[in-house]
Amino acid sequence: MTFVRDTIFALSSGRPPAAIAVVRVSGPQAGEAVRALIGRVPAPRHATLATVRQPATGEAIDQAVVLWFPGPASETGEDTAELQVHGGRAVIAGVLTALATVPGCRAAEPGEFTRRAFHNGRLDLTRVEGLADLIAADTDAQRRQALVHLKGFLGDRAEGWRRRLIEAQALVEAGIDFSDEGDVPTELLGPALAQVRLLRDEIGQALADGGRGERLRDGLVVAIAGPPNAGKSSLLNRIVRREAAIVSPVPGTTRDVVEVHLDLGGQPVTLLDTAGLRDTADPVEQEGVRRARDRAGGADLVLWLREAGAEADLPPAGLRGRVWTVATKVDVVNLREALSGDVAGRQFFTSAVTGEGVPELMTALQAEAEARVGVGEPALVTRARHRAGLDDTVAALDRALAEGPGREEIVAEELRLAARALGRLVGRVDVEDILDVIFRDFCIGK
Ligand SMILES: Nc1nc2c(ncn2[C@@H]2O[C@H](COP(=O)(O)OP(=O)(O)OP(=O)(O)O)[C@@H](O)[C@H]2O)c(=O)[nH]1
Ligand SMILES: [Mg+2]
Repeated sequence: MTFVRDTIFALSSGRPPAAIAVVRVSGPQAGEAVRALIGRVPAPRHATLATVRQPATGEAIDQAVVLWFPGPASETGEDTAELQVHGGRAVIAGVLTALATVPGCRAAEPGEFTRRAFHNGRLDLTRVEGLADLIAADTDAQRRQALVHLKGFLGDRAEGWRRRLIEAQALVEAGIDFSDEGDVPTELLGPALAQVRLLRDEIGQALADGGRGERLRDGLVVAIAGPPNAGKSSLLNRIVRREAAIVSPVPGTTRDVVEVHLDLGGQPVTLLDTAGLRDTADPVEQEGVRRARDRAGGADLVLWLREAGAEADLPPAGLRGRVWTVATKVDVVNLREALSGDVAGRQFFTSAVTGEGVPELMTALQAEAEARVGVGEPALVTRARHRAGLDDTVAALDRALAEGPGREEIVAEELRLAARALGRLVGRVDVEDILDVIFRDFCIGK
């Protein structure tokens, strides 16, 4: 027997063993698959207790709660079943093996459930991305941003813009059709271009957000840098309250970049511990210094550490403007006043031994993250893909606005291009090439 469309199944819950595991099935044979395993198809959207059996032998695998969601009102838009079994490895393997014996059923690819939801019009692309971000969210602020996007924050706006653009385009095209009849084209072009100007301003405003949506997705990257033995690894360990990096009295201990992720009041912050910067003959340390310079150079903020009271080493010129100076080991040298000499940025005084000054530094980091991301209205643009799509739209609108009477055909074509760019954003037109990129990041079972 052949099937128009495979029915797919996968473990949709986290890594076993666990109390409960959720196995999802989606596709035209989902009903048959459930019947094969529990002997019947349960009432739609009701939790049903059932014994799951191997179809071939009738042997019981587990007791399960089974849910049946007939399409199209299901998450994927297809007939969908959810088996909530006990989360042991053998139980899960037994259920998956049983499903594989049902004709037309096969294991799902990563992201395939969501991909079907997209193809069946249940989710536009921006919602798909919101869903991916929701699953990946580490902090509350990230979760909040992802959730509004899953609910269509950008998708609905973009769709609204696209509809208004198509209306403007229709006006211009009507003008072209009536072009034998004297003044009609100009009368239609004027209102159309007025609408386009409004749209251009609205989209331009969405783009002028300082990149805070993308920044919230990625988190604020803070590099700890400075001369060897300044206490960089000790400070990192103190902040994360565990031995994340090796500490020793030997200068040049840290070689690899040690990366930790923090949740500072809902704001995601990535902290990097780096090798002490100095000239060295040791090729391994040289590589460490190279990496340190590289990561500090790419960070949003650099904490430049120096031992309190010690001769001041200045941060490399390329980092200036993004540097806060941290005087360390204040338990040894009792120094609290402003550092003398050439000091970069804000100043902090810390001890990794007593913890002094660390809360102040953390509070400042959180405030910095909040200031850069903003805590008000969520951002419409959260990915480079969104930004590129809206940039393309604005560019086409600007070209249309530069035209005038007698150039209706050109205006109509630019408006078509702008509408296409918005269509790509939500996934309405020629998106197959970008789909793989988006769904690649999903896990199996989602
Ligand atoms: N008393 C005191 N000692 C500290 C403090 N911070 C670090 N140290 C000591 O200073 C030495 C160097 O600390 P590390 O944290 O390894 O310094 P680092 O900057 O990471 O050094 P490299 O990785 O070699 O560049 C160790 O012996 C630490 O115990 C501090 O706040 N107070
Ligand atoms: Mg170190």
